[in-house]
Amino acid sequence: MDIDNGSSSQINISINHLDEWIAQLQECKQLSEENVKQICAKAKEVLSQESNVQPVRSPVTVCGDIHGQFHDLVELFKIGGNSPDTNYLFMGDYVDRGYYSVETVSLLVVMKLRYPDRITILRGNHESRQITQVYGFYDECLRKYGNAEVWKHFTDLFDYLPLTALIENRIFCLHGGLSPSIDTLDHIRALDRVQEVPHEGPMCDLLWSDPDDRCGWGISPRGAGYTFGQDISTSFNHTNGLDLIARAHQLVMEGYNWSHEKKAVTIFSAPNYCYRCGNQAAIMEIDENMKYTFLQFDPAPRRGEPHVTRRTPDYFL
Ligand SMILES: [Mn+2]
Repeated sequence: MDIDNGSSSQINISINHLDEWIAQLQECKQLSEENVKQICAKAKEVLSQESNVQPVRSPVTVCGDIHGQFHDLVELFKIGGNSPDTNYLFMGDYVDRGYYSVETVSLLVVMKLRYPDRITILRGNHESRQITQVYGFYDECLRKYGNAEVWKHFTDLFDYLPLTALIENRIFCLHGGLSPSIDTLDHIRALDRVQEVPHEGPMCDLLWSDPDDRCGWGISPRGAGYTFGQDISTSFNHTNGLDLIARAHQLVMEGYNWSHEKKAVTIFSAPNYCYRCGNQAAIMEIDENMKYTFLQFDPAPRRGEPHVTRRTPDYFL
């Protein structure tokens, strides 16, 4: 372990260590408490340099909720390709619900450190101290480490995750959706994001809102964020020169779901969510010409080869 806390106050973790830890995590073996502390400290340093609207280049593969379904994340990489051959953008909700939040979030954070320009990890509404104490991550950390330190390291890190990303200035990606207090991407860039997810306001809305068939803004049944109609998406995309809003946050049975006349798309990457919903998962591959393809997949098979169950025709944005 080469940690240099000298004059630069920069933390150095060798590539060899990162590769070792990736290999360990790929076998679903958790890191030590000390190693979690180190990766979280380093990841804070890396993520604090990123924007609230983090620019991303194509080609990139966009992924939705994972929710601690570690084996399905491994399946996702088999189907989408390994890092660094495939660039990835994850739109939050790594933890809670599934049984392997610790291994899932550890792997994604170590991959971010190993390939910082090839992996983008955004914040979901579950990357929060309050939510993780209710939906499983806190309890899992206690069970796997015997104390709450690892939970504290990760939830302190979550405050640094970018809120949104922007692919080639054309596809706006975020966990939840739009906010009545935000008209432009510059509004988002100006937010102070390094804090627990607030109960209301623009930062809360970005992580909690959902598209809706009704026009305008609506009260969200979730008790946080808003629902927003096609008129809102159309106007936001027009104002900001965007083609599409890509978001996660909602279970959709086919793994992806268009809304708002293709101004918005929901991507959900946890197959058979909570091990009982029977849904497919999907990821969205965007190539260097901004041509996109959805890859749908089922839960990780116990043995044998992974399979893509359906591959849609390609379209141009
Ligand atoms: Mn969510």
